[in-house]
Amino acid sequence: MQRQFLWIGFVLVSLFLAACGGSAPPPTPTAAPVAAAPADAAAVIDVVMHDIYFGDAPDNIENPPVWTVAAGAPFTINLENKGGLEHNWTALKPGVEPPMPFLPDQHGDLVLLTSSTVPPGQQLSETLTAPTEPGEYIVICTVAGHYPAMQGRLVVTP
Ligand SMILES: [Cu+2]
Repeated sequence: MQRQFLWIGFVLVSLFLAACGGSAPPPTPTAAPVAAAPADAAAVIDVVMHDIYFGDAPDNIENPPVWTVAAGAPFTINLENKGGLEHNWTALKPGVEPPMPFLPDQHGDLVLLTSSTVPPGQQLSETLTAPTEPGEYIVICTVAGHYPAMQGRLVVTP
């Protein structure tokens, strides 16, 4: 009989301790979610150049490669020329229908933003500033005769 009381007392004390003594520290407040930058607007874009197309396949006309940057922000462009000709990466002003052939000497006023021309087999990186107006811009290589085979799109996100 006495052992039963001891046992009940033990259970009651255990329950009391579990309820009161086992108090966990208050939950730490979680940080408020931070507004994320647009998922695919990059501060760095990689551009591979071949004779005569951007990217991995000579299908720029049907399937132009797309690079995405944030409006008005500086971005790094890494250019890698894997071809035997010189190439560049040039975004044209909005609404421009690129003439064929595109002749840099005659059509320079259509250019919005351009990289340096990369000699065959070389790489370079430079910093450009994205257009301030969101939208889609046609990108071409302005070396005479490379457009329309060599083209892409620059998407500028707000
Ligand atoms: Cu080119």
